[in-house]
Amino acid sequence: MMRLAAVDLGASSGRVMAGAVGPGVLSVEEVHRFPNGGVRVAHGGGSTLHWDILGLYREMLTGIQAAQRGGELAGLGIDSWAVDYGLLDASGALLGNPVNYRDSRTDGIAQRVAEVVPARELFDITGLQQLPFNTLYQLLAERDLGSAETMLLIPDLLNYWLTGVRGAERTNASTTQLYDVRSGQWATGLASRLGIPSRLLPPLRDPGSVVGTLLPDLAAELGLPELPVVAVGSHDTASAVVGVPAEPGTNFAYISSGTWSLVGLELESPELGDSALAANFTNEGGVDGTIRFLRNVTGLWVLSESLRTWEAQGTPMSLPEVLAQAAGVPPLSAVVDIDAPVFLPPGDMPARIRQACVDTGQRPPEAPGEVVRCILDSLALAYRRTVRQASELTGRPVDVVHVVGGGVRNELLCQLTADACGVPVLAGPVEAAALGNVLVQARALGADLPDLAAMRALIRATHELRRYEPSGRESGWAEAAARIDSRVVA
Ligand code: LFR
Repeated sequence: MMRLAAVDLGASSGRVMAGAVGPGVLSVEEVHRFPNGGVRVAHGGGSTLHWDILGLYREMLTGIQAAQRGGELAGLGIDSWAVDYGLLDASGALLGNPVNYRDSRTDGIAQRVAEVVPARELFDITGLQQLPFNTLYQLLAERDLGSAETMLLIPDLLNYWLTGVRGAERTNASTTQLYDVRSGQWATGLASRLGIPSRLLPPLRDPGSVVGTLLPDLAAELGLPELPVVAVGSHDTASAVVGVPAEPGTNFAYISSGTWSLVGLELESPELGDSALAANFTNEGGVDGTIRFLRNVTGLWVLSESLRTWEAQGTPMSLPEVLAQAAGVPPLSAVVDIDAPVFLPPGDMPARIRQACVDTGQRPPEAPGEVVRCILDSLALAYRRTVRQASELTGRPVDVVHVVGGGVRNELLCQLTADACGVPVLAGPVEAAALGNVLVQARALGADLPDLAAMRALIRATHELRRYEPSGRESGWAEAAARIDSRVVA
């Protein structure tokens, strides 16, 4: 049996898990968890939302040490949210603190890019959905790229600090909008047309390759062996989709449910048609050459920001409390388009939700339980729309929706998802990203897990899933959809 450390960094928390993989064995146990989030820093009349990258690095090291104390590690791997990066100078030193993708510095940049590279062409090269924070737009929002030598995405930056080796793991590189989805290489022509120096783009590496070993000085300082560091599916969603325990041959959609809900299908090749572009679907690179054809649906972020708002206003509510209240609110009383740009930046979500309800002629939710019910109904409605669109755009039926990630714990949301999508939901595992992370590491280090099917079979054999049947009240969802979206697929 192999013991492996999986570092999984989300936008609101990070964790280090100790994983065990062997014949018929697969488990992950959390050994260290720490908060993450934006840090707003003022400068010259404005402010920027950053990440505390050094704090994350320190917590990660603490977690790796804790994992090693529980038994000899064979390796470690890091996954995190996508698109964000650090810039290094020629000596390899970090230039400035990485910026959080929810910062407003990219406002208006996508429109400027479209004047140089039309959206159709950009999609044709990169296959990516338009999100204001794609790495491409962030790089164009930088004040000065002159002294930057290399751009490293967050897991690649942490890997560099561990091993001294620079590179870009493909699943995460595919979220930059600077990666050619067909050739699997950097889109250097695109970069140069937009004035982004291609020296910034480091050598690409495949998920499942070994990055290097822990730097001897660092290992000695931490009391760790010189462990191999494996490039896993370093985009957390790539690792989470490895962890979707679908049976071979089933027509499944997945929802990777956390701060974001990533809703879509696993494909063998990108879907780059006009309809996919119009529906703003993305083709992100997955492990073993798969494509994640999905849309980002604003996820539990709106709920966690609401809890933060109530706390700041002096009326704190616990999650179990608001969920219990939400369960008692009549279904579909009010719904909003949860994907509207207004829900992207941090702030007073209950107020924004009320405003969106007023704007669409609905009675706004008042009590926290009503607000939370509106959020959950609206999320389920967005899942319904996205699953249907994914199916229509690819011509593939969807017979079951797999929900993985933290949202698995939200039973009300899982039931609403089954109701809204009109197909059964299979919920679990919660720790899909960490499982995907350790499975890819285990294979890289010699475990007999030849393909995704073998990895998923091992998850099914070792983890319990919960099944939610749709309740069959179809019409309520179609009517609610019509309230907020005239383009809805009925
Ligand atoms: C989920 C995720 C999404 C990505 C968003 C921003 O954690 O990685 O896949 O679009 O965060 O990076």
